[in-house]
This record gives sequence, C-alpha cells and structure tokens, in this order.
Amino acid sequence: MTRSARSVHTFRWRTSLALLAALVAALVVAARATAAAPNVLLDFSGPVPGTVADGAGQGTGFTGMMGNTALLPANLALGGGALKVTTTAGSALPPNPASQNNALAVTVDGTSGAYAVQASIVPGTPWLTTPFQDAGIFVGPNSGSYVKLVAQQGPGGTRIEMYRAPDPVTAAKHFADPAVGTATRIDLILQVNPVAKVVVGKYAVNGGGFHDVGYFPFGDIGTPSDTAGIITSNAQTTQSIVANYDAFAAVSDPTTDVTAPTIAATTPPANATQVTASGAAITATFSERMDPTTVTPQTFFLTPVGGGAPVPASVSSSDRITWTLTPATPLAAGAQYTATVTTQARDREGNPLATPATWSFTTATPGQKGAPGGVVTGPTKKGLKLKLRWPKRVTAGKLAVLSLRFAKAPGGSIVTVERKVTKKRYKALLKRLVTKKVTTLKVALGKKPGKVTLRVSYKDGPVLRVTKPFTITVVRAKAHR
Ligand SMILES: [Ca+2]
Ligand SMILES: [Ca+2]
Repeated sequence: MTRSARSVHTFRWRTSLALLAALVAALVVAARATAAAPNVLLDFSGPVPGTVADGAGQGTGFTGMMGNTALLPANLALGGGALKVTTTAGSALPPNPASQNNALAVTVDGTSGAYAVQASIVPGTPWLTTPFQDAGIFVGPNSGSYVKLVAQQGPGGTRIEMYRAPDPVTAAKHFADPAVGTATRIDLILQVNPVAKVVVGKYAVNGGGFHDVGYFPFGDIGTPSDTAGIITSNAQTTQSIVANYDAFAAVSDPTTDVTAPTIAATTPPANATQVTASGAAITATFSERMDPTTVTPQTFFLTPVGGGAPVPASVSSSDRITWTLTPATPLAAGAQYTATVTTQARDREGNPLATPATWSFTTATPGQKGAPGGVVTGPTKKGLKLKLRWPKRVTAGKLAVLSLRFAKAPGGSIVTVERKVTKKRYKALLKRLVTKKVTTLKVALGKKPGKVTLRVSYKDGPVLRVTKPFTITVVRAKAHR
C-alpha cells in the first residue's frame, strides 16, 4: 500500500473517531431504523436504548445478529467506553461449523453507494491463544454468505484473515503478522463496493499504517438492507477469547475506488500494418495500476483473425499499468491478429474492466520493406551504443530519416535524454543513419539507470514508415557515476 493511501485511511479513521462524540445522539435514531443509510457510528460510551442488550440489560447499539446465530447476552458487557465480547468454548464446532455466536449486526442501506465497515479492537484476556480464535468485522446476510476480516490465531501464529463464506466459493487470504498477537489496538476496515460487488480489506496495528489485505468479489451486498457488524469466533477450540471493541462504524465511504479501469493506449495501435512479426511485443496501457493476479495469458491474449487458439505468450508488467504480451514464437508474416483483454482483468481494488477490449493489427509480409530491427543496448564507457539494422531492400541513398526521438519509457527513471541530443549531434546522427545499413550510434545518456524508448520515422522512397518504440535498458556503468 502506498504511503499516501495509508495516510488517507489513518486520517479518515481518526476523523471518524473525532466525529463519534458529536454523532452519538444521531446514531440512536440511525440504529433504530430498519434500513438506515450507512451512517452508523458506535463508540460504546453508553447504552443505546432499544438495541441488542448486554448481560446487564444495556443496549449495545447493535440492532440484530448475523442471520442464523444465537444471542448470548451474558457474554456481552458494555462499560469503560468499550463493548466486551467473550466467546466461550465450542462455538463454531461441528456439526454446525459455520455457526458464529455473538456476531452482532446493524442493517444499512447498501443501495446508496460505497460504504466502509470499521472496528477498533482493544484485545482482552485471553486473546488469540489457540487456533482458530478470531475477532473482527463482517458484512453479509448470514453464516452461509459473508466476508469477514479478523485478527486470528492460525496454525502458525497470529495473522489477519480475510474470509469469504461461499458466495460463490469459500476462500481465504492470510496476512501473517506476529504483532497482531501482542497488539494493544487493531483497526479493521472492509470497504464495501456495491457497484462492482467487491469487498476490500485493510488493517492497522497499534495506530500504524494500514496494510492492504486484498479484495473478494462478493454478491450479497448492495441491497436496501445489507448486514454488517462484529464477529468474535472460537472455532475448533475450547479456549475462550475476549475482544473489547472500542468503536464500530458502518459509514458512507466516498474514498472507495468504484471506478472501472479502462485501456488508455495499445501497441500496436488498432489497425496497424507492417507490424514486425518477429519479436513483436503487444502492450495494453491501463488507466490505473492493475491487480497482477488478474492480468494473465487467460485475460490478455492474442488470437489469429478468422479463428484459432490464442498464440502461446507470456504477460508481464514492471509498473502494473502497462502490460506486455510477448509471443513465445514469432508471429506469422502477413497475418492479422486480434489482441483481447477480458473483463476478468481488475484494478487493485477489484473493479473489473467495464467491457472487453480488442484491437487488431497486421504483420509485415515477407519481402516488404519493414521497420528496422535489432537494438543492441549499452552502455559503454562513453555512453549508450545502439545498433540499428535496416531492412535489406532499403537503399541508403534514398533513405531520409525524419526524426529520431528519445523519450522516457513508462516506469523508466532516466531523465532528460532529449536534452543530451543537441541539434548538431542530431544532424550528425541522421547523416550516419542514412549512409549505412547497419548503424552504430553513441549517445550520451543521463547518469541514472532506467529505460528509454527509441522511435525512428523515416522515408523509404515515397513511403513514410515509423518504427515501433524500442525499449532500451540503461544500466549503471562505472563511467556514469
Ligand atoms: Ca469507545
Ligand atoms: Ca479503479
């Protein structure tokens, strides 16, 4: 997670806490409503009449239980500004492994946009001593369909677990963290995105920065009566767990990313011709960083126009914005291909591409005059050494180079390459380019390592040709320090 995103969440949570006192009066009204807008804020500073009562008859602020669970008032205690939940031996044991006692819930209107379910836990005693005790938050209608984010004792130590009960299949993500076992405070957030039907998990320990846990697609959200709350579970153990919830919130969250990614640019561009068949790299540049598990040869692929299996290829990215499909073998010459990115490709917060993207191009035919090929990268002691191999049929005397452009490649760190190519130097380069079929250039580049792209446009007789960008990797060399 980026530093800026961390600070946003920290700031928002602190802001939420600051608002709690002022909103206590409002929450009484909100908690009583059956389909409240997502603005529930509980700080447990006092009883909330008319809500689920603790062992002393004090309203906790929660308005119900998760679906098919049982209420055990004796295990709830409001006091000291917190709600203490004790889950005793045997809960969630077979023959009813999905049952969760003391999963307290509120109902919120999930039709009005994204909202965040949050809790701040001050662990009690005993705390996370035995697998699989856990405490945290959830969203979802019942124990057959929910997503929870919990501090948990796993088989190998304490961890954060994000768990989805079926909808459509049971799945779990684990984030091992020893600090969870000794924390004095754990903050948990589930960002509920009813647009893409996705739930995103984040957590922080002892007021530190938030960590991304990941996301799950989840269908049972976005209804007029979504269910969210706290869950304190004690599966497969006879040891009790005690969790003190200092605050709970289910509030509208305009910071949740509900914007679907789009594809901003491709190479080759749609309907390109004369694409180099050998060593062709097909790229898709998205509007934002993508989840790397969702941009794969299954979701980004190349197929021959007219039918046929996808071309065997690998898919990779260094910045998670621009993704490159590299065919395992050269493409057929003079053939038309279609590149496709499916709606299984998702951004980092789980929003899928809104519609599938496709674009087609045609490779160069044999014997045609194509783009120059081959770039040998440097650097040498004196700079970068490029070797351009021109097409065989190009006659040096008829070749007119129109431009030679160095630019920063996406994700590259090299700077001001263009400034290094002076007008005088530029003219000299062009002269050399037009007089040799194989041209070696020495270009002084910046001192920083990184990537640059090189694109050459030139006239081959009357035909204007522009090469596709070559990516050149510049490594740090002694002479450059
Ligand atoms: Ca409190
Ligand atoms: Ca997005």
